[in-house]
Amino acid sequence: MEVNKEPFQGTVIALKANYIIVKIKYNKSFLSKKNTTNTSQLVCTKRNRLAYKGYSISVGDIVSVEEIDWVNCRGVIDSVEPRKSYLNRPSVANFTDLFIVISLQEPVVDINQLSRFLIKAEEVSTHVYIILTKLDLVSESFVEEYNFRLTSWGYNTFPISIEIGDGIDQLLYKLRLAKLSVLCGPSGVGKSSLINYLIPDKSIPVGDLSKKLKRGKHTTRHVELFSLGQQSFIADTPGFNKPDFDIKPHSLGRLFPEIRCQLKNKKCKFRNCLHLDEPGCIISRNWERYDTYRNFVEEMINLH
Ligand SMILES: Nc1nc2c(ncn2[C@@H]2O[C@H](COP(=O)(O)OP(=O)(O)OP(=O)(O)O)[C@@H](O)[C@H]2O)c(=O)[nH]1
Ligand SMILES: [Mg+2]
Ligand SMILES: [Zn+2]
Repeated sequence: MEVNKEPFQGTVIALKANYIIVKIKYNKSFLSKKNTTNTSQLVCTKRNRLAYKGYSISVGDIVSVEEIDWVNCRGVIDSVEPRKSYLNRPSVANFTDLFIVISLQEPVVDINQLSRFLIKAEEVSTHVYIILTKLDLVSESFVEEYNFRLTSWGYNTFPISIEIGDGIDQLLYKLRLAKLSVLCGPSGVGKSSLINYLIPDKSIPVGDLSKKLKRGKHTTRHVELFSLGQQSFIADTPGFNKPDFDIKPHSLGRLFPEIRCQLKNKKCKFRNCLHLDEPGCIISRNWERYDTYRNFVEEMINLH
């Protein structure tokens, strides 16, 4: 048995009950091992001292793996790199882009729910996009209406259908530019189906909608990364229907592109303006999500 002493870097792609699946980085050191192994995926445990330090390893973490047994594809995680980004629910580290996935039909778009997902995403990333799925189930004008609405909020959207293959090329182009894209959104919108479509040799379980409620059945249970070419990962995540957040009321404004845009060249009179009814507030009330913003501020005031 050849056990490798030198460390190799890799990315955690999944967490199982007692072990951690790591994909080793494709670099010179790895290529030198190519004749010993035909996989870059290792089943790992972690050093006890990582557990003592309270390190909880997350999918997306960059780790150093030692004592690699290339024949049996095993290794031991020795250290974890500091995270460049982190989303707590679903738990993913080091993502570069967040894609909120919602379906135009089955389940129907819930605008308030979408805004909640966006707020959570805006809190941790400056690269937030919206994927609108199942466009084959609605009329062209319906797709245009939604596209127009969400663009006016300040978001780039990707309307797609895996049934008829529409919009996939543009989305794939974008995904390949990102190091780690996360798909998050409600259950049943087609996150896992999209990954199956993009990576044909994968067959991630997908679920029908519940007949009565026309909602997803929470088919995906764990976060998992999949490789899109050699440079990019895409994360499938479990859908959930009510994203919760706990944000200081004064911080909410910067999480709405509509407010950020208005504050680019002008300032409100008071630095801590909540843009509700304060004197000297320069934020217009004439945009679609102003009431959503107001409701979120009130929700956060009640929470604190
Ligand atoms: N008509 C149509 N149905 C789709 C499309 N994409 C996905 N679906 C269907 O949507 C249902 C739910 O798909 P999943 O991929 O399991 O949804 P998910 O977002 O992964 O759901 P969770 O894992 O529960 O979070 C399945 O029945 C898919 O066949 C699409 O583009 N058009
Ligand atoms: Mg799924
Ligand atoms: Zn203001």
